[in-house]
Amino acid sequence: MTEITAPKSPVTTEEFTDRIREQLKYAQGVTPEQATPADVYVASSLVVRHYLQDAWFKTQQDMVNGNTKAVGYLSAEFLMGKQLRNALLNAGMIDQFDAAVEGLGFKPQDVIDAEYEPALGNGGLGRLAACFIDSLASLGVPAFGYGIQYRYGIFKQEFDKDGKQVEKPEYWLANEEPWGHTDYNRSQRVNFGGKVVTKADGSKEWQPEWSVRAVPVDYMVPGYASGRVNTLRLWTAKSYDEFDLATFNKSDYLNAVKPKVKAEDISKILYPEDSTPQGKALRLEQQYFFVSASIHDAIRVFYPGQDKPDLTTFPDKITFQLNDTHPVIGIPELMRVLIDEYGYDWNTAWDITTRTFNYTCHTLLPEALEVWPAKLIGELLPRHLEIIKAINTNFLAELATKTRDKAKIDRMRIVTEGDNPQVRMAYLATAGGSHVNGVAALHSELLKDVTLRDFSDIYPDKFTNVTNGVTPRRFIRLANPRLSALITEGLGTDRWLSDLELLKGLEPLAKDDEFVKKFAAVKQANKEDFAAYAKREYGFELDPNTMFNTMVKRLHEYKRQSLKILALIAKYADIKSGKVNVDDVLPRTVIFGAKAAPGYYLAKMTIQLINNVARVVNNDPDVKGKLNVYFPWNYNVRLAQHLIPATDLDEQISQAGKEASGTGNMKFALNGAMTVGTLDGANVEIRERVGAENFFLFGMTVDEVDKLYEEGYSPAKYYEADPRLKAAIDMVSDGTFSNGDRNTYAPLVADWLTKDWFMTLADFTAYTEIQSDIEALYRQPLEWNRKALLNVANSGYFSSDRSITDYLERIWHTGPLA
Ligand code: CR6
Repeated sequence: MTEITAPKSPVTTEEFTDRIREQLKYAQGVTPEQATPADVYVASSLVVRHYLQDAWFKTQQDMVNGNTKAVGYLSAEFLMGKQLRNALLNAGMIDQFDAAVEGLGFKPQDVIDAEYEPALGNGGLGRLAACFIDSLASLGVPAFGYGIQYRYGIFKQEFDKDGKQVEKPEYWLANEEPWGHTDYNRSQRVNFGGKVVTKADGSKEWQPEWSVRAVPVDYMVPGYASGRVNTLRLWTAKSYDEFDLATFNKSDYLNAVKPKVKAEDISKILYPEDSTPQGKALRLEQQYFFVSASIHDAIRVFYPGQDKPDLTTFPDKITFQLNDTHPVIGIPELMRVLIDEYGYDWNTAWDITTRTFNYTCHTLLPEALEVWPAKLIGELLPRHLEIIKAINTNFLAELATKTRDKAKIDRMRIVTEGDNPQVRMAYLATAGGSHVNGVAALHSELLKDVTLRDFSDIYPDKFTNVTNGVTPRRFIRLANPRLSALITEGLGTDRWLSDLELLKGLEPLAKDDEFVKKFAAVKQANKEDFAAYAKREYGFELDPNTMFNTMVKRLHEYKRQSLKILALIAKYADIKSGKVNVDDVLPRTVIFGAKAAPGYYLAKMTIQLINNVARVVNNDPDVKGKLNVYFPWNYNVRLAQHLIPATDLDEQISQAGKEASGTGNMKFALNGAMTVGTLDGANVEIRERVGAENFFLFGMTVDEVDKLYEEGYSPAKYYEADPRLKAAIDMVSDGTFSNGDRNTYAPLVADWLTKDWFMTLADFTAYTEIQSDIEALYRQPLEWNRKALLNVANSGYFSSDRSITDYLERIWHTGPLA
């Protein structure tokens, strides 16, 4: 008997059908006969919202009236992916939806596909935020996600005829968007610019120069089987001055609407940089915009109708998690609100503030920690600059009571000295919050020992780790229904969807050949599905009888897509030169997915190289059926959901000590892919859990990397030492992948040979050597699948439910609503 704990549908198929008809008629204004899949998508979404509405109200009421502290997850990015199917799953209405839609003469998949995915994030950090709010709701913890409703999400990636990345605007709101509810009555004023004046009583008054109206757009965040629905509140910028009447009277219509355009620019576009800061004024405007609106919103929500609320209780009402440094301006903002708007003294305000905020750091690259010029902050937020300077002064005084090491105190300044002082946002966050965490065990150690070493020396108790996780609802149940059914069959329950450690119960089944064969059949069917999808969407011809070897993530030098492509070229060169007999080659389909930041020259050149390697290799009869390379453009959540379940081998090959965690690595392991990877980020913990014998480890460790840097790294040495590496790089130089032009990749080659900042060349030999282990195992399908199954069985730890439970215990000190 299989135990079913999935939520029960609140609605029958007939009711669902009637409701869709009703929405089509009254909201869309079409008959079912006239309706397109997009109409049915909008109608169905409104129906789902209808059935979630009571739970949404109740969750909000219980939150405000009860005494369970809420979580405010402040994040500049929420990479949500499509909403409809996720909401249907969490609310238990998938079957009713499928049947209703079919009854109306539509294919459920067409309706699902009609949704335009909101891509309001760059990569891992934004997707993590989306997984976290899913888990918070599923665990029944009252929470708000607070962010920005950008009008343009991450750019749409295309490739031109030369294989170069082209960025196209992604205007995701071009079509009707049924999930966001714009609540004009709950807007907040956000001020900018101007000056600070000291009043007669000595208090300060900020006299801003301009302001924008932050209007919340609310999204339901339904928990899985929890009966709870939280809120994702994304702010959009509206102008107060619809137009300037004076200008208008002079009949200069276009100039009259200029202020409106400027104000509304604030929430116009997501910055497309990933793991690198963008020192642009507009970016700081965005950060302050959403954080200021969110803080005022929380006060409004938790102290309804109160003019003089007792804000000393604020940290008991809500705890704000700062997702990276992007929302850190919230610390001086809360200080300002408490002191200037509510009249608290500095010490009380500081006590409230430090108890309210916590900070998650998501990087190890020192250059990725945001630093704002004090001058810029002063121009945009003059009062905040004063407060930041005062925080800095107090902080330095406090440090002086804790250490005599003057140099150390100096290194820890929040505001640097000199002609052009800078504000270090990570330091401000560390000083102004209760806890600082890294996102994987290794990362948190390195944060303490390297990046924030001085801080951890003096405030060791502030530092903790919370290893990232991913939601099993979207990334197993929705992405991989076949595997989900098999897991439920194997465990005799579907409870694993809310308690992922139960996957451990699959471990004994790895000894059962029949079960392993079923597992292998799931993977094979997923590969066939993906081949069909890739054909339909991209026109690719993938052979599902080859190994599917995937590398999907942002394009970054530290992630080392170069290592993968060089190894592939080396293989190609081996076959071309006859060093390897083509009949002995294990057939492989290599699939890349990656966006590069538009201004990131070497990353974009790497994309061009991969596309051209694909062009040459896929058209070369000498390697036909053996080596294929595909690069589906515009990697996004939707593509991830199709590709991950179909992957045999996943690449996590960053230079040790550079990938803070990674979350793709977790999604692949949970979907039964094997990983080839370095000891970096969460790879370390994945390997520990799935077993060293079930993970393809290669490459230098953090210590070895450090040592090599110290000794002086010279990449050319490696080029000379490994003839296969030399052959591969020479092939890039000699025009093989650029129609004979030897200059096309010259900058990339020069970088490899003279700089190679992330030591791709030093790890090349180890990486190519591990390939024979990989191929030997793949030639024994039963053994491969046994190990892949053990990866699934032992990856339950990487549920975002577990991450959230860790945050609740170690940092937030709150829990589910009573
Ligand atoms: N780029 C890390 O690089 C981590 C995510 C989520 C990143 C990545 O290793 O898994 O955050 N960091 O914690 C930043 O964005 C700064 C990322 O997504």
